[in-house]
Amino acid sequence: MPKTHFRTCPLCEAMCGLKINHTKDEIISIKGDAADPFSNGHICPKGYALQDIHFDKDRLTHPVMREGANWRIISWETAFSTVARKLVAIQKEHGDNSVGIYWGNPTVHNYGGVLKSSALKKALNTRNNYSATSVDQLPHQFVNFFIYGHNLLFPIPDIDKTDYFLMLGANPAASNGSLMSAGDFSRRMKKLRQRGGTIILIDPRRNETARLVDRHYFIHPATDAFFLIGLLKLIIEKEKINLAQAEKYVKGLEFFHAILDDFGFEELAKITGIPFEEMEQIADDFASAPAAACYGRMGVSTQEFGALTQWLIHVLNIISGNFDQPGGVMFNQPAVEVVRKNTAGHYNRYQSRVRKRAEFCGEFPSATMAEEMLTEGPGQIKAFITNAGNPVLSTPNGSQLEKALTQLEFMVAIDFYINETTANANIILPPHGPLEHDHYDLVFNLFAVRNRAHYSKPLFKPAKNTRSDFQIFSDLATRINKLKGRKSGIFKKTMRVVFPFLESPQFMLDVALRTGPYGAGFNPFAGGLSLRKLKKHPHGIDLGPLQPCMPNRLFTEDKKINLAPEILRNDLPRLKKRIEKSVTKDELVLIGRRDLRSNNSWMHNSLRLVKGKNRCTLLMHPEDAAKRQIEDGQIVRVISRIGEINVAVQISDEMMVGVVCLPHGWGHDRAGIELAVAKQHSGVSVNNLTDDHYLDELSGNAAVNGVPVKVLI
Ligand SMILES: Nc1nc2c(c(=O)[nH]1)N[C@H]1C(S)=C(S)[C@@H](COP(=O)(O)OP(=O)(O)OC[C@H]3O[C@@H](n4cnc5c(=O)[nH]c(N)nc54)[C@H](O)[C@@H]3O)O[C@H]1N2
Ligand SMILES: Nc1nc2c(c(=O)[nH]1)N[C@H]1C(S)=C(S)[C@@H](COP(=O)(O)OP(=O)(O)OC[C@H]3O[C@@H](n4cnc5c(=O)[nH]c(N)nc54)[C@H](O)[C@@H]3O)O[C@H]1N2
Ligand code: SF4
Ligand SMILES: [Mo]
Repeated sequence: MPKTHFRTCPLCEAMCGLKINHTKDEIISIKGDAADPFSNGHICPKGYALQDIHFDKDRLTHPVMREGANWRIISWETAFSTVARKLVAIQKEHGDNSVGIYWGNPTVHNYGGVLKSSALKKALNTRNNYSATSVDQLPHQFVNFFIYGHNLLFPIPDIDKTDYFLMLGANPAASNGSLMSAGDFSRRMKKLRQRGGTIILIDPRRNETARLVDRHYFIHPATDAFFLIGLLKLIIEKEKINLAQAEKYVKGLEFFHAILDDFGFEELAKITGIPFEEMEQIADDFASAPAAACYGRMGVSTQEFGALTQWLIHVLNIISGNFDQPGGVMFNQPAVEVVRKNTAGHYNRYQSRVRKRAEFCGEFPSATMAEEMLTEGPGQIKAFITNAGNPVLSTPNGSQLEKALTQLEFMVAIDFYINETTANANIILPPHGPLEHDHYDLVFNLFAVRNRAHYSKPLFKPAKNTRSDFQIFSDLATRINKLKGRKSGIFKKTMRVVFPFLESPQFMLDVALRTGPYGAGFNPFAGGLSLRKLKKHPHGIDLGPLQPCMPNRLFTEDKKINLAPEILRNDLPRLKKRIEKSVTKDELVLIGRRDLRSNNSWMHNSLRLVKGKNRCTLLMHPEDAAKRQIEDGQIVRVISRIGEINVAVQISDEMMVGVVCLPHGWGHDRAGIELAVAKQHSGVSVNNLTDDHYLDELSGNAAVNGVPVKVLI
């Protein structure tokens, strides 16, 4: 008998509600859930493809151990005991830091994993923690930490109420929005314009989102900080500063008056490629709109001036009176409070061994991972763990990392695919598939443009020989602690035996909801939020629009926003120097892109997503192609300081002259991977070109956008 199941799609930040018709072990249809108050029935092609992961013949459903080029099925007992024993033996011989961990993007889409990852971190006690953060949103967290006192206080554009939306380096029409979770972004943009609002997009590519906006401007890659300085200069010089409520809790504004003379308008227009008159128009409109919001994403984070650019975006929103105001940017209030004192973050408590890069929130930049494995000496990484990641394809200079992984003494991967990274592991531990576990967005609710909560039950029973991410972390942590001689107290042990549910993600989630801002504790009559209540609302619960919360939510000691922290101010001379940098005549600048039918590196084994036209092409402006006598579809050599790849050119006037564009997550032609469909649609990896020494020097984020390359035939 067919049944209907409702759940949140876990693949991207949009958190769409899905309506799945199914039998006991088959899927009849997947549709957007029209009754979901957040996503209103929206779904994208990846949402349908969730079933392809579940039924994928290449998905691992039992632990495996590598023997040469072959994989042997092993029991969980052998897997867990071997992994724990190996890791502890290596740590005993070479010190705790000789084990490194990389946490990939889906880690944060899996609440069980999120809840237990700290237990594994604690058990290992290594400083060599890395994650997708430092090829992604690190500059946002870095700036949040220094100006609001908490790395997770992300101001979210209130797009449902704004009148003027200024977007830099984002492509939500393809990505469905990031650090701005909004089911059905396009519909929200249409509504914005219908109510008379304006949308502006600044991007070196006239991307898919350009169709939804009023005006798109090309900008030279990695020059957004100059554009924003132009806007600030105009607003300040025209005396249009309006701090509104923020006047009471903002300090450091004087600094911006002092630097304005360092940058001339002519210079700013030249370096960005945006004419002064256009800059002026945008500044005037932004300052005079009843409510405006400026938002910048991947294109302005994963570049040379990621932190500076994000900082200037905050300053623009604040000095134009659009901070903590409806229609401006606001902090959201998730049902599980993750913005707590003990999660505020820290900086530079210690440095990486080889490049002496500062830690941020306990992590080093992923761009330094390979050198820590390859450089001999005390503290060298000898064993490595990857969880839900594919850094060979997703971090800069992926080929170097691949080489480094093959030289390790031991590697374990927690993943259900044998991909370009996990193929190098000695043991792979497969977690439950996305339809086999329950789901709650502990992290992404924090970025939602409306407050919301949605719990999804598992749809199918887990494959017999898999374990949840929660169980895997928990088991590994327990065994590692035991081998290190750390015993849990008798009380804890007894509790675990008598009340095993206390050690479950569901119990932890329930407690967090009940003690959270919408909870009413454990009083069954008070009607607050609890797991039980969420289970009764299979379409999710709308918890209302974003609300002003300043200055209470600040984590700075003086409860003030520090608009000009020293660490950010000190990075301005580096920006100033950029003005002198010239591009050689035959050089082009490489940027990235995302495709609606692709999800980082790991959905290319779904035939329904990869079939049709080749999506891994190098976009190039007709003028640049003509100059090099390149024809559409021609295979060219793209060369960077790091490496060289061959790829087909797609000539397109959606590119800015001098800029070429290649998506990431491709390159499934490496030996050893077991992804039958992806191999047939392999593409090439852009991260064989990106440079592990080209960073946002301040935050340590990888600069995968703005990479100088040559294109030859
Ligand atoms: N379909 C799909 N959706 C996804 C993903 C996916 O892989 N596929 N990945 C998810 C993840 S992990 C993330 S982090 C989000 C990212 O979400 P977005 O940031 O919205 O996505 P991108 O496509 O990376 O958009 C970056 C834009 O920046 C532009 N850009 C590049 N360099 C510069 C620059 O120097 N200045 C300016 N102004 N613009 C620049 C690019 O042309 C591009 O249009 O998407 C999420 N959603
Ligand atoms: N050049 C360039 N490089 C980039 C980017 C770019 O724009 N340009 N974007 C960057 C960004 S924003 C990101 S987020 C990263 C992503 O990079 P990564 O996070 O390193 O890689 P993913 O492709 O997301 O790989 C996810 C892996 O997790 C596994 N997985 C999926 N679900 C689960 C689960 O529930 N549990 C476990 N244990 N495993 C699971 C999948 O099988 C897959 O192997 O790439 C970055 N790299
Ligand atoms: S936009 Fe697509 S991938 Fe993202 S949550 Fe919605 S259905 Fe899933
Ligand atoms: Mo990301």
